[in-house]
Amino acid sequence: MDLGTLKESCSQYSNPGNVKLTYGTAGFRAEASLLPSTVYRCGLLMAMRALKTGAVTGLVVTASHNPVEDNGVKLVDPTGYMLEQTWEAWANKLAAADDVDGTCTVVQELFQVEDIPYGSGTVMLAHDTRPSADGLVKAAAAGVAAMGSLPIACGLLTTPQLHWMVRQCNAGLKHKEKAYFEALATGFARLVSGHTAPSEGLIVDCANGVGAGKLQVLADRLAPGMAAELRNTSTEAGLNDACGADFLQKERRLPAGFQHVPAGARCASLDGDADRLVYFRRQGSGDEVHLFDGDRIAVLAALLVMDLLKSLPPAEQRPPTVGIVQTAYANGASTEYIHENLKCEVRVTPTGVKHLHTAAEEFDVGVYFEANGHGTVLFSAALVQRLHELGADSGPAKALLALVDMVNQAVGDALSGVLLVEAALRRKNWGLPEWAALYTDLPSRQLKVKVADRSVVTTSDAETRVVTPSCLQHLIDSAVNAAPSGRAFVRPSGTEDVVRVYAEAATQAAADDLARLVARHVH
Ligand code: NG1
Ligand code: ZN
Repeated sequence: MDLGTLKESCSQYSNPGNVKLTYGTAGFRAEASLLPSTVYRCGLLMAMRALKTGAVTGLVVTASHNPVEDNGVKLVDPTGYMLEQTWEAWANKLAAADDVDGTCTVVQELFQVEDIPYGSGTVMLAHDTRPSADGLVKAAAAGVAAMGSLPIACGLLTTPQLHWMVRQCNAGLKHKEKAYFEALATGFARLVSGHTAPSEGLIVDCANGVGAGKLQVLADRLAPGMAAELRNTSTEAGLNDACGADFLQKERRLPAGFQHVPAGARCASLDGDADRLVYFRRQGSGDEVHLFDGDRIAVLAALLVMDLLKSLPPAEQRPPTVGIVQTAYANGASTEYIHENLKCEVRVTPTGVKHLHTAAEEFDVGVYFEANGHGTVLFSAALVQRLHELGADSGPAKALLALVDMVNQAVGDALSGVLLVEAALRRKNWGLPEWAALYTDLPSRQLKVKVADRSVVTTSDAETRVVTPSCLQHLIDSAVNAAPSGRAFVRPSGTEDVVRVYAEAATQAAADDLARLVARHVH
């Protein structure tokens, strides 16, 4: 690193000063015009992370399901996972530096404290379809280059694609986009071989985001084995506008462009950067939908994996462990179904896949999904090795190995998720009715409350209890006790300037009332 070059480059990306951005649930997010200096500094940071680890890192410019005027940055560690959590503090320190000298001081401190070797690293950069992407990718590349490292522009990709590429690249495996499609498509073909395709195709709401073009490539590769009709595929307008997985999950009504879809048809929805997936079907004659959320996808994935594991020859040592990781937002009915019927372990972590992912790694098969549809299935190295040993002689081992290839092992991926759901349903010869019949969701309601300072709300016990303000938990407890089968919690959002309220109860009216009452206590 050359300090003179860094100073010169830094001066092009000065901090707007009056805004203080912090690394939230999944990186930095804000109105796009506020972001250049933060994204530039994330370029510096990921170059240093590459030097520290001696491996390639990544950076995606995206604001996921948020409105088109927003943008953000998601940071990819060499494993393909999200940035190592101990480095989030460095990200915050860099983002908060006032000026050129302040930024250079943090950089020097980071080199010293983390004992980073000087040299040149590589950072892979990608972006979604937002109009602000170009300028922000340039800022990130300038940050990487200012450290004497190499930015590689990978162009328009879904967030999970870049995570996958970084992971593969550092494992010395094929990592181009072509290899990604190849892995997903061949995994799917192996998994469903010999199983009849459903007579009706899948209809997918692509949120007018980057997932549209990418899913089309995958569907073309799989045709005629998987029929998919894509809607909301514009890359010019309408990103996440009345459509997409977040809209479906929060609003529980038909997305734009689905008004004439036949009742009961199998539909799915991605979010703006294609790392979330929910399924749904139209219910009745209005715009009401029946949602198949992340919890239900997790249950289906666990059923598929457990069926296959049961058919393996008995393990010589201990049988493989299977666990499902959820957050407090998981519908109580799903948790009960997992305990009572799947009889596998359930862990609850704070919101944000970085927490779920870490917990899922403790099992041979760790299934993690947030209720909003962000999640994946992780397989331990020991299990994968055993599957390879069994491979040639065992149909179930071959199917599990196909799953390992098809399911993104780096991060939740809506494209690989579509294939996972489609394959699981097909292997069971199920449609949506059979999947829906596993359990009935408890009615729930999510609200957000604008407050002057969301950081005054702090929580414990995986965000299920309020610590401060001190009287708030008592008020929530009283409200919950008065509601039939009530459960409620509040937490500050890590991506928006709001406090989120979640409530569940025996009836929709009771869940709505409980959420409203708790929201009033937050105000
Ligand atoms: P916040 O804003 O911290 O609640 C939201 C989602 C997270 C996660 C992140 C990242 C909910 C309740 N929260 O976080 O699960 O997906 O966005 O995109 O859905
Ligand atoms: Zn997303």
